[in-house]
Amino acid sequence: HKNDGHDSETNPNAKTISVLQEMSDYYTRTQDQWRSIAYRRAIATLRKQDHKITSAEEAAKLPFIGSRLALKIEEIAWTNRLQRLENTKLEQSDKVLKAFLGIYGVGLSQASMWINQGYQTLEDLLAHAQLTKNQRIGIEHYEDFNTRIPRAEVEEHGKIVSSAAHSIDPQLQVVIMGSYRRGAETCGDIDFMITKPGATVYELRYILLDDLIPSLFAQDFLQVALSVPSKTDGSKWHGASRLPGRDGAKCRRVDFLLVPAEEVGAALIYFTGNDIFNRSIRLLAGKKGMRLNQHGLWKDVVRGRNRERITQGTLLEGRSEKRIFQLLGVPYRPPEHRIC
Ligand code: DCP
Ligand code: MG
Ligand code: MN
Repeated sequence: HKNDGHDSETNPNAKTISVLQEMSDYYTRTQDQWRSIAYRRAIATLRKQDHKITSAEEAAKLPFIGSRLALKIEEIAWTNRLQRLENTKLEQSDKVLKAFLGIYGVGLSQASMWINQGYQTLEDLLAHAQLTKNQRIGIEHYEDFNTRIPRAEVEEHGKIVSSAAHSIDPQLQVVIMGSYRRGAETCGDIDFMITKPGATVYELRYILLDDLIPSLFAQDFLQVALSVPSKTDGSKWHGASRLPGRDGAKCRRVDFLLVPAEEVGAALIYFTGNDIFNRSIRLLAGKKGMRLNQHGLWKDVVRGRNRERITQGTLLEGRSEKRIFQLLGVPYRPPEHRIC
C-alpha cells in the first residue's frame, strides 16, 4: 500500500488508517472518486496525529474529517472493524472486480468489460475470454505477481542485474528505485534505473536490448518480457525475473528505466515516487510556472488556449535531484518521506 509499511507498528492510528484505506480502495474500484478522495484526505490527517483518535467528537475537529467519517473513526477505534467495510466484502461483484484488477496491466475498464460479459473467475477468463499475451501471462503468474517482495530479495535481484551490467560495461550504473528506495519493508515489484555517464538513451537502448536483457534471460533470471522499448523509441522495459537455482523462488515483476546522465535527477524523483507524491510535486511546479517530468524541470513552457503545451520550454535542471527541489523552493525530502 501507499504507506510502504511505515505505519504498521508505529502509528497510533494504524488500524484505523488501514480500514479507511480499504474503504478508499473500494470507492476507487466503484469509481466513486469523491468518496475515495475524502477517505484519502482523512488518512493523511490521521497519519499526522501523535495519539490514537478514539472519539467522533475529537475526530470531527481535525482537518478533512466530516461528521460521518468521524463516526466511522470512532467505530473502528472501539470495535477494531467497520460494519460498512464488512458489507462491501459480501458484495460478489466487488470480489470479482478486485480479483480481475489484480491481473497485471488490467484496469477498471477492461475488468468491468469482462464482468459485463459474464466472467466471474480467473479460470473463466483463461478458458473462454479473448486474452492478450500479457493478460495471459498476468493470470498465469497471478499469485506470484500479487505477493509482496521482501526487501532482502529485492537486493538479491539487484546483485544479479548489477553484475550482469558490469560485465557488459563497467560504466553502467544500476540503482534500485520505487518503493525500495523509499525504504519499504516489502515491494510490489522491482524498479531499476539504468544509466551510464555520457550515454544517450539511444545508446542505452542498444545495450539493454542487445546485451543486458539477453544475458539475464540466458542466466534463467528473466522469465518473460511484458513490454519492451523498440530500437528507436521508449525507455521502459517490463517483465519478470526469478532467482535462479532456488526451489520455490517466486516470479517477480521487474521494471527497467533507461536514463541518460543529464536526466538522472528528474528520473530519481519520478521513479522514487510514490505516485501521489509525484502528482503533488508536479502540481506545485505548475503553480510556480514550471513543469516537472521524468526528464527534467522546465520553465517558459508555452501553452495554447486550452492549456495544451506548444513548446517544451527551457530546461532548468535535470541532473541533480537536490537542485530540482531547490529550484521549486521546497526543502529536500529524503525518499523515506515521499509517502503521501
Ligand atoms: N509512477 C508514477 N505514476 C504512476 C506509476 C508510477 O509516478 N502511475 C512512479 C512513482 C512510483 C514509481 O514510478 O513510485 C515506480 O512505480 P511502481 O508502480 O513500481 O510503484 P512503487 O515502486 O512506488 O510501489 P510498489 O512497491 O507497489 O511497486
Ligand atoms: Mg515498484
Ligand atoms: Mn514498477
